[in-house]
Amino acid sequence: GKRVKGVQIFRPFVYGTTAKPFDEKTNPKPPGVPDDHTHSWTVFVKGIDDVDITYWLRRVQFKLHESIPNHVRMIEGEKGKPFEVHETGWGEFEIAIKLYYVPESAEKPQTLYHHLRLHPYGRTEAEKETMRLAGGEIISWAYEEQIFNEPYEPFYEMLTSG
Ligand code: SLL
Repeated sequence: GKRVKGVQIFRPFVYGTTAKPFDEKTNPKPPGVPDDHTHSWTVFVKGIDDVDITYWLRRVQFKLHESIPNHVRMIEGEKGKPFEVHETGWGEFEIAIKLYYVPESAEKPQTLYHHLRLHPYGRTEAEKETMRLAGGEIISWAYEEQIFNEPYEPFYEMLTSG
């Protein structure tokens, strides 16, 4: 196949974690969750404003801490849905997020690293507040741009049609 010379395509996306402490009123602990678990949390990769990204991203592997049962999770893309894993736990750790692109791209998988945040951090209360959503959720989100450099022609069509 031929590449489209001199062309770079940028596709924005967001990845990160959202965590919430268990609380009888606002986030009750579901039955079966171990006593020492303090938070529910989600790690995700998705489009900005939930726009679909499965036309370029095929699947995502999340490698969680080894203390978590089944700690390597492969999530297949479903049109319009985020790639995400929901879990509960007590500790923070680094998550390896491996992106697998659609085969037409001929791109090798790429790994991102993200720290699961359960507790807000910062030098001041105001800094910590910036990590808290109104519902008491602790967010740690990163905005990224995927660059496709001189994509193959059929993939270029997929990126730019629609
Ligand atoms: C720490 N280095 O010591 C980190 C490790 C591990 C967190 C944190 C267990 C969840 C489960 C869990 O939350 N592990 O048992 O399913 O803080």
